[in-house]
Amino acid sequence: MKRLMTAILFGAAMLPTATLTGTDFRVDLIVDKNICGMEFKGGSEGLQGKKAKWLKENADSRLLVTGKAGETWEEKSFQFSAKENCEVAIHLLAERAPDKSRPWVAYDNVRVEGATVKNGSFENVDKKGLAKNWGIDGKKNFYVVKKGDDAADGKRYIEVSHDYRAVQKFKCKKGQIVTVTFIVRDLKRTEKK
Ligand SMILES: [Ca+2]
Repeated sequence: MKRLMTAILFGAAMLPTATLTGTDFRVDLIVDKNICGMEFKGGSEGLQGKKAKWLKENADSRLLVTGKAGETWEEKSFQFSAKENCEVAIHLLAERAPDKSRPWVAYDNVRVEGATVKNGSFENVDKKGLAKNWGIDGKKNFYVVKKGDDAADGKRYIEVSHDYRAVQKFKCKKGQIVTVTFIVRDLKRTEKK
């Protein structure tokens, strides 16, 4: 029995973390804490929306929406509302794995009802090869625009990770329910911690 248990434990230890837990995509919504807060209003099965607890009394100025990214493209959606008229920054990224490694996920066809997001299918690119209307988080970590027949919509999509995010700002009206819909998949590629 002891030998059997050892074999089982050893086998489990050999599996990559991603196989055990899957990869979580993550969408952050960020507003100016001095102006606004937000409320998560629910989403697709398995999605979770949380406030940024570490911001304490300003926890509702940042929503973190997470869910599992599958091996093939899957559509997900969620709703939120802003408590005041304000500008929201949407960040497309992937959650860090429990072992702190950073997996990559792909997004395509981001649509927003109740507000306006531009170039959500990432088809329009600038001279640098980045998607028009989508900025980066910080100064040097560029997400990747991929071109190919494996896009979920059109010919292009983006690849992002925890530290390589795509960011766009849009305006929200007080109390308006905003629905964010997108297509996402796990890239089965991870940076070490
Ligand atoms: Ca596309």
